[in-house]
Amino acid sequence: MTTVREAAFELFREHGMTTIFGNPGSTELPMLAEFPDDFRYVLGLHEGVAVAMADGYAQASGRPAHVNLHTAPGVGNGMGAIFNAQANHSPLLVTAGQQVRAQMTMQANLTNRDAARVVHPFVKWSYEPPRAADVPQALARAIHTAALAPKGPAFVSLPMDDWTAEADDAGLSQVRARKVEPRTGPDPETIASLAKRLEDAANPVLVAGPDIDASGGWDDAVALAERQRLPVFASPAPGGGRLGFPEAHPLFQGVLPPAIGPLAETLKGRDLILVVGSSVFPYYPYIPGPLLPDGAELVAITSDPDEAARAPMGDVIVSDPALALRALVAEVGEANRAEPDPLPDPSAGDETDPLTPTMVHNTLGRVFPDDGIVVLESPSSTPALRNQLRLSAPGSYYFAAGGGLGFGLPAAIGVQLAQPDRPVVCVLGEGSAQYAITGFWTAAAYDVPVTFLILRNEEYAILKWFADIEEVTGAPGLDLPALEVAQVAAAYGVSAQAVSRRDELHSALEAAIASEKPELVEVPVTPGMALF
Ligand SMILES: Cc1ncc(C[n+]2csc(CCOP(=O)(O)OP(=O)(O)O)c2C)c(N)n1
Repeated sequence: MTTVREAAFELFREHGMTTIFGNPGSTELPMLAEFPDDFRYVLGLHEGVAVAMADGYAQASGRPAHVNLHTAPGVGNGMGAIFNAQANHSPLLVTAGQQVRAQMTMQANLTNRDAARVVHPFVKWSYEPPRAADVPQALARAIHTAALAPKGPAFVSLPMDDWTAEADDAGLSQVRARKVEPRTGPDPETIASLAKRLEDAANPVLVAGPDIDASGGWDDAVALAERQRLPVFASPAPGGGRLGFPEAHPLFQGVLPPAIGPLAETLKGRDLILVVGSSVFPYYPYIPGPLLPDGAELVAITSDPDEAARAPMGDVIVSDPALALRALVAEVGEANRAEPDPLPDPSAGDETDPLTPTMVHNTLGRVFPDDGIVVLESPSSTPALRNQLRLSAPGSYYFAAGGGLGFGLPAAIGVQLAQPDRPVVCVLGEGSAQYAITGFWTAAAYDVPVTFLILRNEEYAILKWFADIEEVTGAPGLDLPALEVAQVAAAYGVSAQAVSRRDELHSALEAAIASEKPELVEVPVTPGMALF
């Protein structure tokens, strides 16, 4: 007889899902029993940490990742991170233990009484199998669902007595043999007519979104922009969980502002706006204005039918972004347009005491390796980091597209585990670090060599900036005096130091990036928003 546990672990093996992130409880122990040697369990001390580690791992490996949570309260703790994973289009299998079936109807302690409904809005599919024998099939369905466009989390609730039950052998062979190819290409006629629109446009522009990188379309995006001499903007930063285009490329024109009026203003004079791999658009805050500049048409390419349906303007082609870009590159001719002026070189101004966030990122840029990866959660210095680093390699940037804090620190650990040969630098505001602070323990315990750079401005700077925009005065709770992140990280086992001068920061970062252990560098910075 094959048990449900044997069948499930065989299924995970088939999908290359031999790393399981989680935080266990009594309801998960039967799943973890006799844990196979070829699997690795990565413990997060809070479920938000476990989910965000899995999110980073899934995105940076390009494959579904598994996170296992403790029945209702564990899922509850993980919800903010599941929300982010959905916005990130991150293919996650989220599982949670459940009471023994015989005690669920009486709602014995720890019963997740409506397990499938709790996570429902944040996942693509949520399910509790009707019989123990169905567990492997349900897991297989969840894995396929997570990996199909738009990628995202899928949830399965697993009663704890199911693991030793007998699996349904007939169903099993079917589960193992099935491959689902998730990519869907565009209609060739639609691409031909888009190619013609591009060629005929007087002043077209490309807006590059995060799913270009996720779908492997990086080189084709560059080829399209170069063939058609398209100026390229990055989609607005709040939804830009990844980069879609090399930001040091001469055609790159910067990141679009995230609000309706300013975005249309930035694109003034364009007659065709081609958006690839992004929603249209991840706006925030609300600054009204025309959706498009006068005379402009918009065409978007996304693999997400929901993004297509909810776009407030423009035409949409639903397709894998990389396949659509490849088809477009094959179709369009060389354009004769004048190239736009490149962005001016970043400058950081003079050294101040404390340093500006701009100077901190400029210093990071000087020591940053070509194959480095940034995981960013430093809200008030996001634009400055993008401008100073101008990251230009695929898979070099991760950011919570959902905007929920608590992603950066653990996601960096997941990214580093998935990309052990690339140096990962996790840039955090000292406020943001608190939402997943126990992640430092996992970094230390599993020796994950992330460099953590903490910007300490003693406030929620971005919320003060928002208060100005929203014309809010007198709001409490926006100051963070005396948060000692370096000391806390050290207590969790991460080697940590605080520096303040630019030369100290330079050498501390250089050493931390070269180190094969997790390291933290904390630096005080001037308060306020850093736009460049
Ligand atoms: C889970 C969650 N809670 C609250 C917020 C609201 N929020 C957005 S930015 C921010 C401040 C973050 O502080 P810090 O990391 O110090 O960055 P700074 O704004 O100073 O750059 C807060 C509280 C959020 N985005 N997510």
